[in-house]
Amino acid sequence: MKVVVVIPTYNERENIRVLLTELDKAFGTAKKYSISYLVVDDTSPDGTAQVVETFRKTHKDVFIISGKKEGLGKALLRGMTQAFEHMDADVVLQIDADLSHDPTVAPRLLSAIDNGATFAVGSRYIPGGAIPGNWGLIRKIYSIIGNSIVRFGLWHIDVRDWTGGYRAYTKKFYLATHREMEKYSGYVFQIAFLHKSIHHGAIVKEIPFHFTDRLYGHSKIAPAEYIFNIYKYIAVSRFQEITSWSFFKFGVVGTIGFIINTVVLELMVRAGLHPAAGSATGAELAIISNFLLNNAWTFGDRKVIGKKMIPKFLQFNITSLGALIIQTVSVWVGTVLFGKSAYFVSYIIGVGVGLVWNYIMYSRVIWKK
Ligand SMILES: Nc1nc2c(ncn2[C@@H]2O[C@H](COP(=O)(O)OP(=O)(O)OP(=O)(O)O)[C@@H](O)[C@H]2O)c(=O)[nH]1
Ligand SMILES: [Mg+2]
Repeated sequence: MKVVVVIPTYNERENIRVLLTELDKAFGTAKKYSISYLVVDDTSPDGTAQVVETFRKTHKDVFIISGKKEGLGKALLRGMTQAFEHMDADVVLQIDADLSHDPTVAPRLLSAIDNGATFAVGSRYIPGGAIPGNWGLIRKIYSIIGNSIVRFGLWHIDVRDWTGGYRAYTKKFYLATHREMEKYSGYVFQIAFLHKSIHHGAIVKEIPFHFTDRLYGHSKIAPAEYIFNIYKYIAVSRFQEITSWSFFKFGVVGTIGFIINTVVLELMVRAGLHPAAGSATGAELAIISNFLLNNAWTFGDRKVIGKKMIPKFLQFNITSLGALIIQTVSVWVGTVLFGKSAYFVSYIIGVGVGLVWNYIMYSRVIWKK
């Protein structure tokens, strides 16, 4: 396994030599991989490149590329391109230069890849990992909430640390995403790359580590711009998902279900049965139709067949109940707040939220990839 350690730097003169030395020490026992280092510097005015050039004289496995400053995302992409296309890397291990990422954890990221993961993530938010204890409460909350917004906003709750930059991944994800990744020049690159890699089938393994504050130099992050880009990324990718072809199919199937529900209700009422019995029968028949059609068509690429259909169908009933609860609560809250006449508007809102609920449940739980 050929590994290139990609280190983006902008004004990291005090840190880069220490980091390279520490990494070398950490990999001392992991010689089963072929490892080289690639510093991606953006012509740092503090002379980071000169420090690296001096270091290179005694360390033949250290390389450096320089470019103009276009943001962290661009630098990372340049690093990946160099590593995967010109240095024959199978795996890139990416690490910040500011010593925030404990170098002794790096071999563990590589072991994760060796053991079958395709995307190893250094994680502050799983047991064993941590954000600095000396951070004030507000900063801690900020960090945890920011990360949770991504985690829940993208609805990939199984991955805990989205915003860090300590990772190792295989070439596959670079090949699959590098063209689209060009548009993420800043820090949001980290989130987008992990997200797109998951969509391309990444097997994610999180490895805990203790994040520490940088000792030297300054943070380059611009919080307001970063937060704006995070929200934008979440909104755009969710919108794309919702307007996707499978969402259209889901809508057609739902409409058929709605017609079945209504027709059965009408027929049973006309036959002299109680409307509650008609409504319940109609709803269950609609659920059966929705299940069969979504299984065969909307999520046909992940179809369940044979005996497995029974537990799936039960699960499907339970999640459908979720939409029913959302709808009922919406109507109830609407009428309590705005009076009985508001029932129809709150019903429509409830149906809308229920639809999103169902789609998320179907695509992420029932017909999970
Ligand atoms: N080449 C390059 N590297 C960058 C750029 N911006 C940041 N970096 C590097 O990316 C890494 C992370 O940047 P930091 O400024 O430490 O950002 P952070 O770690 O998210 O923020 P802190 O928690 O304050 O340290 C560091 O190694 C930086 O030197 C850039 O525009 N170009
Ligand atoms: Mg940092």
